Amino acid sequence: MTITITAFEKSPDRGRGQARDMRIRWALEEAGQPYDVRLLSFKAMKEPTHLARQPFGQIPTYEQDGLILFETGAIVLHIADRHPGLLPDDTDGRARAIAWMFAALNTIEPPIVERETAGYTERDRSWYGERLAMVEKRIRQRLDALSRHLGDADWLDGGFSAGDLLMVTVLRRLNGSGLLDDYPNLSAYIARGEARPAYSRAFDAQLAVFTAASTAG
Ligand code: GTB
Repeated sequence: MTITITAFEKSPDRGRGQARDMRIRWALEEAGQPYDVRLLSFKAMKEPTHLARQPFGQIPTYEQDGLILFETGAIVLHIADRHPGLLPDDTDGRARAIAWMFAALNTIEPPIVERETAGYTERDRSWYGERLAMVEKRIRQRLDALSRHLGDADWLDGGFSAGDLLMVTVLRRLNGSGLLDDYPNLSAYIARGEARPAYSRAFDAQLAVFTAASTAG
């Protein structure tokens, strides 16, 4: 049966591909799997029908043949497990690629999200500047280490993998922050990910949703 994912009816990022359904769309495009999208309003995301799929009332989710999954990392791993192209065939290489998936979500993304959240919720506080500097220092520490590891390689561990897919989408959250300016190899790494045809198809699909919602009013 066709895969169905959920996404924002009207993404607050205005189609910049920052919402997490982009990760699932990209993984499905890399795997060559067609999919349907169920678009949800913020209200619908908190209603029982969606809470039964995603206990926290968030997007994205994934459904196929009675299996319902939430959490982007788990969904990307599920797709990568079932289709070639996102994880190496050898056991050790596969384990290392999965380690990079966790590193993207557990080590690199948290301070990036903290910076965004502080921007939304604490910008008017007297101590905001100090807090921002502290969080940005933590982000730079992570970027220093990641940049050192990547060096002049194309991908994090051999060929492109689900680890790179998640890492690129996480790093893209820093677009416009200036924080990537000191890391030309990370900027080139993001550009390499974005140059993949599967990425373009995924990006265009999520942008089309936003454009349609905007023209509909
Ligand atoms: N850990 C979960 C996962 O990985 O699946 C986190 C899912 C999540 O944060 N979903 C967000 C959501 O549903 C959308 S992606 N939020 C609504 C809610 O919690 O009520 C996060 C996101 C949203 C918007 C932007 N943006 O506008 O730039 C970027 C990222």
